[in-house]
Amino acid sequence: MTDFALPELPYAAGALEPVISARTLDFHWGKHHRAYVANLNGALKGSGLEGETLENIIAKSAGKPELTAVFNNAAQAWNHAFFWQCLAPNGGDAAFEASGAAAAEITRAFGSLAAFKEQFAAAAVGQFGSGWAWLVRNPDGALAIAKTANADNPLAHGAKPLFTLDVWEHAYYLDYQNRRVDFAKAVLDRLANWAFVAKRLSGEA
Ligand code: MN3
Repeated sequence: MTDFALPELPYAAGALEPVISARTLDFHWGKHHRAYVANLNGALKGSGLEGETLENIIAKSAGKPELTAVFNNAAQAWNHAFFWQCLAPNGGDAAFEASGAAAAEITRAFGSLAAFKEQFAAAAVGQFGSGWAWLVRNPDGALAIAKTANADNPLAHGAKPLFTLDVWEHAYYLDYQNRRVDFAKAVLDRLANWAFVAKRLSGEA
């Protein structure tokens, strides 16, 4: 069986400055994400889930106490790989209209980009402790904002993740200290990868 590998970042470590520093990205991707992948490979041995896709491992380990370590590390490996794709050096407001279908769906679901950002930032700030804020498509087709604790992921609840923000302190503490709301707003304003959200909506990604 081939171990999971740490995916490369889709941009240089300094490409998201000044919103996310190269130092933060070096630690976040190079230490935290790397550790989740390594720990997943260790936890999978003897679990019965060796050789499965990451998505299947998340689905099959969710809610199983004996597979908690597998679930936590698989979900964190998936969440981080997804998070990197949700960011882009020239994203945010400047890229919203050009995303076409994503802009239309966000506007239809939330009223405006400003209203979406306000609700999403509120979810990011309202997640008590470590976790993630999400834009998801629910099984009924509706777009919704969600938050999950620790490693948890909408895939384990039947929803399709479209966009996420990591709100663990390791995601922002070096750059923003305790100011999670400033981190959330800066990412939404300047880094949100709306072209990627459009691909998630269309099924292309
Ligand atoms: Mn993280």
